[in-house]
Amino acid sequence: MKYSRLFLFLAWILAAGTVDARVKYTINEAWRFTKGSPYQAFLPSADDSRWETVDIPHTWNAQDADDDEPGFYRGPAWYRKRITLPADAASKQVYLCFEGANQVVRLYVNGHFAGEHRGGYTRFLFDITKFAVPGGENLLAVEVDNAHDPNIPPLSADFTFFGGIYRDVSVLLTDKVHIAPTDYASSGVYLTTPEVSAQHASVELRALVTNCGERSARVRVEHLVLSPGGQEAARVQETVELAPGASEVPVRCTVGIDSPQLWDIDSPNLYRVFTRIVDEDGRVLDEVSNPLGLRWFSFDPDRGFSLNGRPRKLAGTCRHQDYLGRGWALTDGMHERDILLLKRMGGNFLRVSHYPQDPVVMEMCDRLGIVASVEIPLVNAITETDEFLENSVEMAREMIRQDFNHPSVMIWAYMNEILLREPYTDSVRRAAYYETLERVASTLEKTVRGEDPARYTMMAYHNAPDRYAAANLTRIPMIQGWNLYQGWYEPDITEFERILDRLYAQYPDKVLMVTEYGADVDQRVHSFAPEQFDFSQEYGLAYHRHYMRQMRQRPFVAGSSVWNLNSFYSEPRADIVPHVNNKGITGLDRELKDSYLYYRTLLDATPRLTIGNREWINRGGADDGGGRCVQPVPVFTNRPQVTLWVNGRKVGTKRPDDGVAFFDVPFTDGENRLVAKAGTLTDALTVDFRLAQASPGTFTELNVMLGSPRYFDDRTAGLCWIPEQPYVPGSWGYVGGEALRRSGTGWLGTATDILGTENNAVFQTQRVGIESFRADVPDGCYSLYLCWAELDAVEKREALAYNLGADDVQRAYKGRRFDVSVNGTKVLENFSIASEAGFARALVRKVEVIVRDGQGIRVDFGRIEGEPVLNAIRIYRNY
Ligand code: GCB
Ligand code: CA
Repeated sequence: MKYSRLFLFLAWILAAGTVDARVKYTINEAWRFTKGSPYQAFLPSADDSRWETVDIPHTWNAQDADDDEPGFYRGPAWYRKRITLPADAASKQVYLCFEGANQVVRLYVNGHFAGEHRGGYTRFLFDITKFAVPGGENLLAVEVDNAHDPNIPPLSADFTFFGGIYRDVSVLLTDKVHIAPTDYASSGVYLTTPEVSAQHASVELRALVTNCGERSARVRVEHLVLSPGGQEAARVQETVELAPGASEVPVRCTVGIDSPQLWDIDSPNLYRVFTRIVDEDGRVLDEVSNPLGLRWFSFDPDRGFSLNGRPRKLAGTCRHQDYLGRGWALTDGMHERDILLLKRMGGNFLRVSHYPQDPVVMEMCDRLGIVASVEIPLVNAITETDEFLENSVEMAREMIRQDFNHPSVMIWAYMNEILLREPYTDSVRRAAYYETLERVASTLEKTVRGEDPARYTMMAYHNAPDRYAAANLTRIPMIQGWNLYQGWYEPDITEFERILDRLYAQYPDKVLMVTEYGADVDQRVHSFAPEQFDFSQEYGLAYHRHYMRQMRQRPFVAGSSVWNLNSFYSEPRADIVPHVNNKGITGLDRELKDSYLYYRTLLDATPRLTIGNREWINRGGADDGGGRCVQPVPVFTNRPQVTLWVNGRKVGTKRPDDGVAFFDVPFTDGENRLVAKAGTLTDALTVDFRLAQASPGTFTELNVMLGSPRYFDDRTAGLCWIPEQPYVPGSWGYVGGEALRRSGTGWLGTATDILGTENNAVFQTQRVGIESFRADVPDGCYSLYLCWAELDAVEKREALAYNLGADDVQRAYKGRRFDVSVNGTKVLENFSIASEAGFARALVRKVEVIVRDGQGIRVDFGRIEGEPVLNAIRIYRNY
């Protein structure tokens, strides 16, 4: 038996001698590109010589969605490229394949319209055979439009809709008789596993076959299943008669596999199915390959998820397809790296949100053992038209057929926080809207279950359970996903566990997942008095620890996905890094934040020891009077105990609490070498510490943010900004005033973007009503940098949910005027920040001061109108 299988397998390989299968290659380089609608750009004769030259993946919004001007270009643009097709294309079928372009694409080949595709996140292709010139040059002209279209989801969302051909473009050449690539750009082969157990698996294979030739063809459709180790596991074939022009003819086969090697999180065993079309002479006309994972899984409302009969708590992240400076134009390798980051963190779940992503993302989930949920981008609201619904249904079909064979995919989802933006306040109109919404949701639910009865369906709701119940949306999907932000957008973090318990009680028959939770973190911001909305690493860490602790105590929480694996672009956001949603546990550049280090310690079984605050190597703080500054440093480890040393002196030994131990480290001025040891593991970190000295001694600099308990790592200059403190003689600090707090929420400072700086944190807080700032520095020559931004607007912005909509222009408050004197000399008279710089623009006045006779530095603020303010001060000793 074994022998004959091997023989058959060899026969398969040998047959490759006469393989004339498909050829597919990318054509990404050197496209001509322009925005707008040049006259007759679809014609080969059109002049594109003055257009830009770009490479795909490409977006035209990488810069304008990240600048100080509100908005970004949303409209038509054109790409053109001349390609030469091989001479034997004459006997082939020629397709042009797109992995994704945002959002409407119209393709012209040699001046002929070849097709249109709507929707920015799924794959599509066009049959260009009848326009193509084999052996010659062909002009491809692609119009891409990312204008708002009320009939194409998403309508609005908390992410930037980057326009362009941002994923690969390829040419596909096949024989006239081939496996159909045209069924929603799927592979043309659908694998299902109606029965899987440890003993046996049965696999149904359905291939769609097309004959574009002029003669009928009698062919064999053969499937060879290779085991994870590369041996033949099964083989089956079926003969089919294809009339000329027959398209997508289904051919069904079944195979059985005994003692299957199961696909699991820790052992993602992948079989491969090679599907061939062989003609009567034994010539291989076409071949495609698909992944096959043999596994069974279920979700239970009380006990959560189980895979291959074993309960597994799902924990992972959501992911957006962004990278620093590139928008969505990522290379394959950049997508792959993200999924590796998730795996290395010990994540076993990926919510591919809010839209289907690059094919390599799904391949990585298959290969690494990550359970995935994929969704279509119906976000915030719908349009009540048939066309909107039809486009949504089409997207659902594309998503499912394209990602159908990935064993990692176990959930299909189709709506995210769809009631976040209710368009109507009038109750009658709203009731009608709810009705349409329910119809859209049930149609999508039915579509998904019809397409794929073997997987679960899910919808993600925001923290308004009553609204979703009123709209009848809570009963529709099989899994309820809740996006919860208590302790971030909402004040009380402990409300999180109460909501979980209420939802469990209210929906005992529904599976519950926490599909989002997160806190914005600017990796440059630290605080030892962390608080909600301060963007500090420390608050982010505390938030994630709280959520994880609560979810782990509740078996009914089937799984969770952090919002988000990576920070991502959201153009209208202001916040601490403008145009960016900073909830990534890694940055836009994939720098690991402390929260990521925490998850990695908690979730991944690999023995680990990592000193936290890793990137904060330009660190600083106030002298405690004894030439030291004691600050907590988190050390992450899954070992039972850990010891830390600084500069060779032992700081202490601790037992970590869910993966983290905090050490009070006495930092001294200059280099501090931290060494941690846990069992055989060691980690070390060198920190350059700037001690802000109280005693004059060797004073060189002092960088203080007013109205702020935060520290800020200014990476543009390698400076460390430290929190304010009240003045006491012999030291430095403010006199009088109050820290600015936001009306309503009481949050620190403002989240308005500060123009003219990359260091928002320095300018977003201030001391209102400050009388003086004093520093008892030694005699010498100093530069004083007084830093301001006017944070008060004449017309206050409406506080919007989720902090979006910073698009209304504000006028600065001009009724604030004050005098500034330094050591008794008036340096700024009747000073108005707003008159100088307008609203929320960084303004720095550098003043030279000579300090003599031990007088130190004293800056006085003389009130004229409104309250004097100061946002930050830097005192630097020149000599
Ligand atoms: C949500 C949304 C997501 C946002 C996130 C946030 O609930 O689903 O798209 O980005 O909140 O950060 O506000
Ligand atoms: Ca802009």
